[in-house]
Amino acid sequence: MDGRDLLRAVKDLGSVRGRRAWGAAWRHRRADAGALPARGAERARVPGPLAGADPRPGGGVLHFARSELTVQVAVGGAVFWGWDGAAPLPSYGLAGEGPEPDGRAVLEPDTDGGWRVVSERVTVAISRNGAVEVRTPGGAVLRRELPPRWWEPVSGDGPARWVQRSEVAPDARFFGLGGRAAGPRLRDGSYRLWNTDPKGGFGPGDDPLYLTMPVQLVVADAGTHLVFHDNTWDGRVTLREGEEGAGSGQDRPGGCELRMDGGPLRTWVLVGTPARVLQGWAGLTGGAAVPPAWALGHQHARWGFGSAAEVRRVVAGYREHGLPLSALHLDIDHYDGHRVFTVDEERFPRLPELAAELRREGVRLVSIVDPAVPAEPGNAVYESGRAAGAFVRDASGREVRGVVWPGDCVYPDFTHPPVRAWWGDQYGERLAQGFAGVWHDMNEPVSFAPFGDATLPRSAQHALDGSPGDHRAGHNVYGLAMARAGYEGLVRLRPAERPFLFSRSGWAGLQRYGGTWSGDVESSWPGLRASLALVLGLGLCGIPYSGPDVGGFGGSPSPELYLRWFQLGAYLPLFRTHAAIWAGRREPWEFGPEVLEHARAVLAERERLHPYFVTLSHLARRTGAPYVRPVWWRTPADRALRDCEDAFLLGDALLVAPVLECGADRRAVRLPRGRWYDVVTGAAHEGPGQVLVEAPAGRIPVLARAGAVLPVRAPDGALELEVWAPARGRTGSGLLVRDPGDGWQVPPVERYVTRWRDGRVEVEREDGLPVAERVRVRGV
Ligand code: NBV
Repeated sequence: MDGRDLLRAVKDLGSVRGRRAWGAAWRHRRADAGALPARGAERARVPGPLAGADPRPGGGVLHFARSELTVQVAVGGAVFWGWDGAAPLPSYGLAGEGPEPDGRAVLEPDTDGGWRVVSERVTVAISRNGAVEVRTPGGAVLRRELPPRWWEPVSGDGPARWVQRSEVAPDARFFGLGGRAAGPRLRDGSYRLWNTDPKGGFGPGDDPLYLTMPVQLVVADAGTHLVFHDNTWDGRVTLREGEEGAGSGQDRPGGCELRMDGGPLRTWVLVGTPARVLQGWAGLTGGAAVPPAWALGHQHARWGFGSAAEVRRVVAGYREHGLPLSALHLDIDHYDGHRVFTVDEERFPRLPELAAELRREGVRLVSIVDPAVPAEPGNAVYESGRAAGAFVRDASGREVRGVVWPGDCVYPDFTHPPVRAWWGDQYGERLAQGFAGVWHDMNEPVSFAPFGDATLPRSAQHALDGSPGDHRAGHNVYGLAMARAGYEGLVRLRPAERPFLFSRSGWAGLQRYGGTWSGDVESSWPGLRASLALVLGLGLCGIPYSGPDVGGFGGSPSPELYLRWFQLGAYLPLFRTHAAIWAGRREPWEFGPEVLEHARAVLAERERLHPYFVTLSHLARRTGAPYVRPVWWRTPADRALRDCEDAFLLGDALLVAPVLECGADRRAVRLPRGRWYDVVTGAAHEGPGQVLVEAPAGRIPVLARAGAVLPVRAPDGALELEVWAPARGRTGSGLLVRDPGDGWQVPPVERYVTRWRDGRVEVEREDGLPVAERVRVRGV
């Protein structure tokens, strides 16, 4: 406990909720002490020498003196290996049953007494002592995992801890591990795998945050690979970037050490270009839910909209200032006494009428949903959950109590299918109130605690979908399983519409059910930078839909900071202003007439790009490519780009270079190769290289790729194709997926090609059909 925590703990004693939290923290500590005895003596183990190998479909089983390793290449090129008999299933990360083995992959003897599995896209070599190497078909080594080491309790009772060290190329860069404020490039350091509410706002130095996952994307000259250590337990990843010409002129490889407190040692690796790798990852863990098109517009939230009147006032403000608004979010203060699935009828009377009224103006209502249910006799959700046996119990079978906003609470065990079904049914109440989407919060899960970990005790029991265990295994997938419950409930209750759901916590595979957001990012310039890092890193872990609290959560941003945040947010998938109850306002007109005018332009541009965002949302589902991509996406071997963290690609067409520094009115932009047009001035720049771009208050630098064909919404509402002239003699292209409405229809992907003909830039549909849209050529 540091000084700050101690002070908070002492202060907490002064309030009823604080005293309850003290009680809960003591109970949790006692429960763990009784159920999880301290680790006694341990025995270390390594695999030992290789004794033989048996072929199996897609690979084989390798027998070591003290362990066994299963290696399997799947159709599509994903590689799996598992020690001690670990198999791909069961898994919270994988979608469905996982991929089929690739029958063409063969197990054959390697040099030095090892074995290798050779497939079309990748070779996996296993050494005599249990090192596993992933090689490209050309023989370049992308990753070398050294023989693992386990520590097992001598008593035979309890989980085995293990460590896995790996090496990557000296030039490799690490990304991912879920949402990391310090990213997107993960520098030397230690990153914990334990979903955590950082309490009271976070900045770039805070780790871990709400959504961690053992997924790394590693980019090197020799190739890109994604590695997924499929294990939900608490762990720590320690990264060290390599160095070329280190020491006596020799290269030093990059290093990664993974230490886990228990759970299986099993690994998936995907290799290829970034686009291929992310496509493979979506194949493995499931396509991303496509948000309804309205969720790609501007959304506004606040913890502390105190009444229906205030909501009406804010919406009227948007209307009167001529600012588009797509959704308004209601936080916990609209609940009756903070109780989930209730409404404070005094402050929000006849909520369905309010929802319908806003809906007529084109504004949807989105509801926060917290997992903790107040443990109050008579509370309908509590009573029905109790009857269904829905709540997490401790080792002796008693309901585990924690403390959250409504007081003493219990927690549904979302890892139990009947509980998911019961919970999903509760969303019927939200739909009846008129809500169009849900926002899952506090689902790490949080139980307030003045000391210890502010979550459930480690000894709390979970069903874990048929492999019962405790919170050590269940914690990191609690938010993921809650998202599944909510998503499936909404699909059941309102089958004709795609759900809109985003969740603070999650794990590998969250994209199947929805997106996420930054959580309580601090209102500061470093917070602004962290919010971009989060979106980029999450996208590379397969979660394409996310965004920050524009303006930051807890403070009062200066007009300049607010505007820069607003400008960045407009190019991120979830574009939402939000703030804490104690923070300054976030409505664009609260920052003076100048900011208002600039914000108006930002909102107009977001509206104009809406068809492009819709296209990107459908492409994300089908291809695994996030909307927001690092600038090295297409050219990962460009090292200068690999180290560029302050700009990003939005789809294939746009390069966005937000202003992240106080007082800046211009900035350097590093360009990938090819021609790039400044979308405001039309000036053409040739990449690769760096250019200086003007960025006065009203401007966020955005560049368009020459040859891009971009679907946009014209001022009259019609769909228009914006074409950025290819360089002379070159061609270009772009994709369009039209909004199919709120249902499940899968619209076709239309491809448009552009080229110079007779001194003019022309556009054709690749399928030969006539181009029905207006075309606007720019950059000539
Ligand atoms: O529900 C209140 C807040 C919410 O506004 C925020 O977005 C979440 O990240 N919530 C956290 C709980 C309170 C945190 C202090």
